[in-house]
Amino acid sequence: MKHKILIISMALLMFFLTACSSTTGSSEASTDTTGTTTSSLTLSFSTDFESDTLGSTLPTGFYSGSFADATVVSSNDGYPAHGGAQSIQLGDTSASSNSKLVRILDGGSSTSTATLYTAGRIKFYAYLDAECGVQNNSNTAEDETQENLYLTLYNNGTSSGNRVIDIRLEASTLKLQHRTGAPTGDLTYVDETNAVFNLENWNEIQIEWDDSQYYITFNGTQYGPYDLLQTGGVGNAYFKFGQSGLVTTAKAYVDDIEIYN
Ligand SMILES: [Ca+2]
Ligand SMILES: [Ca+2]
Repeated sequence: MKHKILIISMALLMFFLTACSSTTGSSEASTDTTGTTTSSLTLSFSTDFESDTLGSTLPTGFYSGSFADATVVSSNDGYPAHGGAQSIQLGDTSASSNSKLVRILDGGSSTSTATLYTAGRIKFYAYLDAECGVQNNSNTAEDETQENLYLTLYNNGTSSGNRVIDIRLEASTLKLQHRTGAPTGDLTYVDETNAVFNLENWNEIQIEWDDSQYYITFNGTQYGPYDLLQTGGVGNAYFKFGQSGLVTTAKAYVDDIEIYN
C-alpha cells in the first residue's frame, strides 16, 4: 500500500514539474483590450540575464547599436537583481547619446525591417536607484529631471516618428507615465495617478497591445485602454535611460524580460 502511494505521489510530482518547466514557446490566454480573454499569445523571447557574461554591454538577443551604456551586473557586486544574481544596468555617461537596450521583436538584425506585430505583450521588471531622486548633484551637465527609465515600442525604425507606445518611470514624481498625442509631438506624458513607485524597488510592468489600443499593468493594477500613437504594429522594443545631451551618475536596472506575440 505504502509503495503504491509513493508511486502515485512521484507521478503527480513529475507531472507538476513538467507542467512548470516549459516556458519558451508556450501559449497562454491573453486579455485583449476589451478586457475579455479571446486570443492567445506565444512567448517568443525571454531572458533573466543569468547566462550573459558579467560586464557585457550586449546581452544575448539584443540589437547592437551605436551606443549602449547597458551592462550586465551582479548582485554579488552589490547591484540589484530581480531574479537570480544578474540584471542589466542602464546608465548615461555620454553627452551625445543615452543608454539603450534594444530588442528587435522578431530576433532579426535590422530595426528598420523588423516584422510588425499587431498584437503582443512585453513584461519586465524595472528599478531606479536612489541617485535618480537626488536633485542637487554637483555634476553641472546633469539634469536631475531626466533620470527616467523609458520603454518605447517602435514600428520599423527607432526615430521619434516610429513611436507606437511610449511609457516612462518618472523619477521626480515617482509615477508611471504614458505618452499621448502624435508620435512626433511634444513630450506629453500623462500620469497613471495611482501608479506610484518607490526608488530602490523592483516594479513589475506589462504592456499589452492590439491593432489600435494598449493596456499597462503596473505592479498588478491595470491602466487603460489607451490609443496607440500610431497603428500598424510593433517591431522594436527600446529601453532607454537618461537624456542625449546630458550625463548622470544615476542608474536604472532591468531584469526578467518576456515578449509575447
Ligand atoms: Ca536576473
Ligand atoms: Ca546622455
